[in-house]
Amino acid sequence: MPQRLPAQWGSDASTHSSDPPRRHSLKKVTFMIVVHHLNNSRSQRVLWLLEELGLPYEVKRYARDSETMLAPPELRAVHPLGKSPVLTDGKLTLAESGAIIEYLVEMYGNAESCAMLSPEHGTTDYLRYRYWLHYAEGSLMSPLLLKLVFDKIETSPMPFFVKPIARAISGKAKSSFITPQIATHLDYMEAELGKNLWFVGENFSAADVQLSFPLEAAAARGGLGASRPMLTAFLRRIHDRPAYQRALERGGTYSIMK
Ligand SMILES: N[C@@H](CCC(=O)N[C@@H](CS)C(=O)NCC(=O)O)C(=O)O
Repeated sequence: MPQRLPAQWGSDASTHSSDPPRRHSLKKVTFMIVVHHLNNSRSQRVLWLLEELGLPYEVKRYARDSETMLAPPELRAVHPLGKSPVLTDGKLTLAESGAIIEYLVEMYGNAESCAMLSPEHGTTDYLRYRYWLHYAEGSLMSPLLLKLVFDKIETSPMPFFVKPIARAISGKAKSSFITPQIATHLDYMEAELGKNLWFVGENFSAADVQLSFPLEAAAARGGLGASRPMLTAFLRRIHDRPAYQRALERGGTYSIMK
């Protein structure tokens, strides 16, 4: 049986006292969800999920440093790592997009007027759902992040005599490890999407939301390639969703899509 959230997480006792564990009626929610949103970042998918769930929320915007692309120091006041997304819901402060997505779906996902965005607990579909939620950040993002770092090394200013060495090291890292790793992941996902319309099955789920960012990053950092029509169609399908469009309006420019 799912567990009730611990009180120290900031749940208002009067709000949660007689509810069934973990799933809460939207009617009883009295506090406002705030998304600490960094431009062109993973927090875009949290906005999208909130739109899919039809929940009210506020967006507190933070701008990346135009040179370093890092988040501004103000974000550390919300969470010590200073990364986005961070979500606050009453006294609860939650980081990590996967944890935020799980929290929102578990807390509000079956409330009246909200969509159900995860399979039933205890089913094989639920295991599959949880697998994809973890896979996005735990496996898929790593080689994509490495590509971003090594691409940056190649284009960063440096003394002319260092440049050929830096380029050679970067080129070797990319050709021997990063590029094949990315291809392996994308081929795997392409094959999985060949089995069902969405990653978990025939129903859209929050796992599709979580997988959107790495796939958008992959498309932006080298393309999905002509041999991956399923992934290309997946991106087209999610970008066409009205909730996705509304989230773009709330979040502002999101250039990782390009
Ligand atoms: N695994 C974390 C990663 C968080 C993360 O690295 N966020 C990036 C935005 S996509 C960030 O805040 N970057 C700015 C910085 O590191 O200063 C998650 O999924 O939430």
